[in-house]
Amino acid sequence: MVLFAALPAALAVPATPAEAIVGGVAASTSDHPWMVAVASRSVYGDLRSGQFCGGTLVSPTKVVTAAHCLYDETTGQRVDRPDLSVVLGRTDLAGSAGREVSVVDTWVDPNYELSTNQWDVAVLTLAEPQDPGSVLPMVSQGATAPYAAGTDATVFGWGDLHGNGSYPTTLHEVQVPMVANATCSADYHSGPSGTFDPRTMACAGQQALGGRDACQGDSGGPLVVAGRLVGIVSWGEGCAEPGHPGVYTRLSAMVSAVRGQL
Ligand code: 4AZ
Repeated sequence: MVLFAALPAALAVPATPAEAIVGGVAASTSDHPWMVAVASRSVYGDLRSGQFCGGTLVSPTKVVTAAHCLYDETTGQRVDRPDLSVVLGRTDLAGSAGREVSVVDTWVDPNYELSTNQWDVAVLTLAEPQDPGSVLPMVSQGATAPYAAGTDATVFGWGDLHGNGSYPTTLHEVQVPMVANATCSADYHSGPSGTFDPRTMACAGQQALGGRDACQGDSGGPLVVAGRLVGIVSWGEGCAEPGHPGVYTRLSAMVSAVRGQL
């Protein structure tokens, strides 16, 4: 989620609005210490601390992210990145603030399916415990209220501007209203990107207008309602397009399994 005007000039390449993430603002990990970058310097390079997904600190040693962040979507195979790590307290990934902590274990929901995007949740175990005051509480199992259409949600990430590899180095956030299941089912009814499954997914975005969304590189990051983690950036058709809201993992459907990993 990127505010176009807030980008460094070198990255401010003109883009078609439908492809750009717009409507966001700069955010800081000081205000949101649970916001982490999931990273591998050996695979993704040092420029942005190796970031390739987002994640959320939900206990001193555990980070929730998307299962698909641990897969190669072209081969469908699990990827083992030997230097998988989590970056905490680093708003600007070009800098060296905060800490990089190794991931020593990974858990993927046993129901996760790459082909359907269902049950898109994973838990990373950190090598060293972090400040308990930095964790974000999770939604309750079976909760429905946070997903009611029109509810204000906020999504955070270091993701792509245009879907063409123009990544900012600094964290952004954007407010997106929750979208009704019926609307999202109609928007993603056996389309090219996937089918919306209301049991395991939830949608958010300005459904008719577009203009606010998560995008590539934001995957795995948090969707927050009233100070709780309720969703995980999962998939969508393009970014910020009218009629194609962002699709998130519905954490309330699987949070008991996640808690079992903490
Ligand atoms: C992705 O590929 C992705 N517009 C993330 C979020 C959205 C689309 C794609 C939602 O990581």
